[in-house]
Amino acid sequence: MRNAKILVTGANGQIGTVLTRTLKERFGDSHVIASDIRPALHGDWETTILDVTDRAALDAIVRTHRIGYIFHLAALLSATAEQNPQKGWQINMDGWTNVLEVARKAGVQRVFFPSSIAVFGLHTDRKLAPQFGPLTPTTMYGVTKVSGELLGQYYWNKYGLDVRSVRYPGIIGYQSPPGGGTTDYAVDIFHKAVLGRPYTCFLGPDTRLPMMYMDDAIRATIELMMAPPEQVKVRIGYNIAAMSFTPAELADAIRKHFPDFEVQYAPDFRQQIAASWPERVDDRHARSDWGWQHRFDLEAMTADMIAHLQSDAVAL
Ligand code: AKB
Repeated sequence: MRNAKILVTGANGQIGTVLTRTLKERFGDSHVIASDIRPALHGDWETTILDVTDRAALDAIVRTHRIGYIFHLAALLSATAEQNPQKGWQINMDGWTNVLEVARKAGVQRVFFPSSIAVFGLHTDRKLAPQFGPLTPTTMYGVTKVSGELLGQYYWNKYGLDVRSVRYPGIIGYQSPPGGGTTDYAVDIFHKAVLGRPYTCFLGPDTRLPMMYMDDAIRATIELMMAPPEQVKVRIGYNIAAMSFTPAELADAIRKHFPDFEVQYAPDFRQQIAASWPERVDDRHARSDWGWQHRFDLEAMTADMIAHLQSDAVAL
């Protein structure tokens, strides 16, 4: 990725913020173009304002900067897309179609698509979702992620465009707030715990979902994009796993640091979304193809989150 510039779309979102910072540190500030529909809240870079549904604007940025690599993170997440499914389809699918077409025509070298555990549905083995198996999501977000994976694979087969993808679990990080996801509770809960306040969780206590610490998610993304092409044998989204827990288990892990922490449960519409997703995913293909390995489990993630949120609070 040193030989051509990198474009990140959705650079000011939850994952985009941390990915952009990491790429800029690694490859140089001017080497990475941070684009988003709105200016940065948590990043310290100049944002190139871009609506990914505007193909001409995307094309102009890619050609002006001679972009070689695109990390396409701009998307609506599961809860937001479910509240406005037509908009979810438009942003997630029109945006992705534009990225693929612009990349193909402009000769972009590699493109990253952020898929999700939301590709799975009620016909999947919820105890351990396989890499290859039925993809029958019930949410609009999941529909766009399955369609996006297949479209990326099509561009690879038909045009040789080097599209790579992972299926992110819920991502937990202290660096940026999540927005509009079903797994957001696992970030929100830490902010309340550190402030010494109780938390009301919008999922039930026993809702088990796959999760990952932000540091691992960023490393997976960059490692996949840097892997030699022959190691990338799966051209739909790779399952990647790190840990799996319920809200009650996360609350217990936090109570090891804050014994008086209180959590109440008031499941809302997001409970039904979570119930359609698997509890764990089988990521053996990512591990054997390009060497994926997670570093953070529940205890390590909890300790690191709390340490960072506490030191940020002191710094404020
Ligand atoms: C969401 O909850 O929508 C996302 C995801 C699992 O893709 N965090």
